Amino acid sequence: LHAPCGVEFEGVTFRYEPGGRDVFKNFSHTFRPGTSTAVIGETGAGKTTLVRLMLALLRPTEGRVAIGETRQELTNLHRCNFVYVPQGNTLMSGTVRENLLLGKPDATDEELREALRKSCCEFVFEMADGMGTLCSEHGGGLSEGQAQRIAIARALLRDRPIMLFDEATSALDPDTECRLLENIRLMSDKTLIFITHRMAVCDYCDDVLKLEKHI
Ligand code: DUT
Ligand code: MG
Repeated sequence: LHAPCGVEFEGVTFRYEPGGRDVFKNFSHTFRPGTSTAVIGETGAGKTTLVRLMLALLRPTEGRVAIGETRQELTNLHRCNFVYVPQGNTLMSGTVRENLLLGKPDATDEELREALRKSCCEFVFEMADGMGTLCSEHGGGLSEGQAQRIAIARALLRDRPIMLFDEATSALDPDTECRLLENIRLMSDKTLIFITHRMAVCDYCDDVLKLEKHI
C-alpha cells in the first residue's frame, strides 16, 4: 500500500521567536527510506522540535523539510505518512481491543494478536479478560511499560511508512526493549526514528543522529 518513504532536512534553520536562539542552524540530514535511526542529544538539543518540523506542526525559518518524492513545502497532507508514538500514556478509557482498533478499525482479532505479539504484549493473553481488559487514560490496571507497549501495538496496526517514537520505550526493562526494537526492525520497509536517551537503542539502529545544542 505504502512505498518506503524517507525524510530530508535541507539547510534548515529554525527559531521559535524572531531574534531568539537558533534551535537548528543550517541543519541537513536524510532519514533514508527503510532504515532505522536513533536520535540522541541532551535535553533542549531540539529532538522534539525535529519531530514537530517533520510533522509540519512547525515551519522552518529557513531551508526545507521534504518527505518521500515530494519537493513541495510540507502540508497537513504529508502527516498521513507518519505514525507518531509520543512519550507518556496515550491510551483512552476502554478495553485493550478498543484501543488497538483506533489503529486499524477493521482489523481482525488475528491481526490484533499479531500486533500484540510484535510489541511484546504477551501479558494481555495471560489476563483473565484478555483483549477485553480495561485500560484508562491514567493507565488503569496496567503498568507504564505495559501501556507503552499497547500504544506501540496500536501504532503498528496503523501501518504507515514512517514511524516516529519519542521515548516510547522508556519504561521497559532493557531485555523487553531490545526484543521489541528487534521485532519492529524486522518490518524493514519502514523508516524508523527512535528518539531516546538510552545508548543501547543505538545498537539496534542503522544510523545515529546526535543533535547538538547551539548557544
Ligand atoms: N523551545 C522553545 N519553545 C517551545 C519548545 C522549545 O523555545 O515551544 C526551546 C527549548 C529548547 C529548544 O527549543 O531550548 C529545543 O527544545 P526541544 O523541546 O526540541 O528539546 P528536546 O531535545 O526535545 O529536549 P528534551 O530531551 O528535554 O525533551
Ligand atoms: Mg523532547
